[in-house]
Amino acid sequence: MSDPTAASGRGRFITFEGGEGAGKSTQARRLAARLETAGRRAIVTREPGGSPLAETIRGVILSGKASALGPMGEAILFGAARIDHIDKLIAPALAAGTWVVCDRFADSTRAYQGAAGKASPDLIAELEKVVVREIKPDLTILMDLPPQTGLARARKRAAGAASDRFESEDLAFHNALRDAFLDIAAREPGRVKIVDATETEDAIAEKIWTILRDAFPAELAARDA
Ligand code: Z5A
Repeated sequence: MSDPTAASGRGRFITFEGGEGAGKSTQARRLAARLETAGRRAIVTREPGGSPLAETIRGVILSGKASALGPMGEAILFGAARIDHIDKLIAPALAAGTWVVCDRFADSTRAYQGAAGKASPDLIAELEKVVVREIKPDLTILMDLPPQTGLARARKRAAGAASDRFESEDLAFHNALRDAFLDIAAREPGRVKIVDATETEDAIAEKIWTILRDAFPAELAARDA
């Protein structure tokens, strides 16, 4: 039997963005499973990480050891991890016709290190060009919710474990992050779709599937799952 995904050429690149505990990982997994059911080959990956070298860099960043570098230094580390992730996993998968669902990508650098962290937005934009090159998301799902709700979910799941580098930032930082993501969505409404992340997991999954079908009618309309 022929492989319809391979026959239609390059896979699609879908990213999930938003604050802590918004449900990105949960929905990224659900979306990839639904794409598979609909006949599309799909993988889930994450940032920072997604390749062995990028996972090593993830450990350094989230331990807090790199925070002394300041937001631009951390942005460069996220960028280095992203280059390896793109080169080793994302670009080859897309070229092979696989759909890539990525839990965070370059919008997180714009929001965390740029807007909320106060690194120069112009420098962050220049870094993004160098790092991302032609591998831009076809669609980004922004999982939006009040930071208090997301942080409470993340803490409940951590069950007393220590906060990581960014979870330990104050509420003002997390509010600035939310505004930064909403600002990205307002500037790029064609690419970034906002989803209310306070709803139930099932309701959110349905909304995301509707967004996917609207965004990729030729690829998904006849392949509902
Ligand atoms: N970072 C950066 O600064 N710059 C960059 O360029 C990049 C990243 C790429 C990565 O940490 C950190 O790196 C991140 C940004 C920074 N900041 N922090 N911390 P991470 O990967 O460990 O954490 P995260 O990306 O923030 O993910 P998260 O905290 O795991 O949240 P999530 O993926 O959005 O949520 P989840 O794991 O799917 O769900 C969280 C909990 O809520 C879990 O118990 C679920 O069962 C529950 N959940 C999920 N959906 C719902 C609904 N709908 N209702 C109720 N409960 C729910």
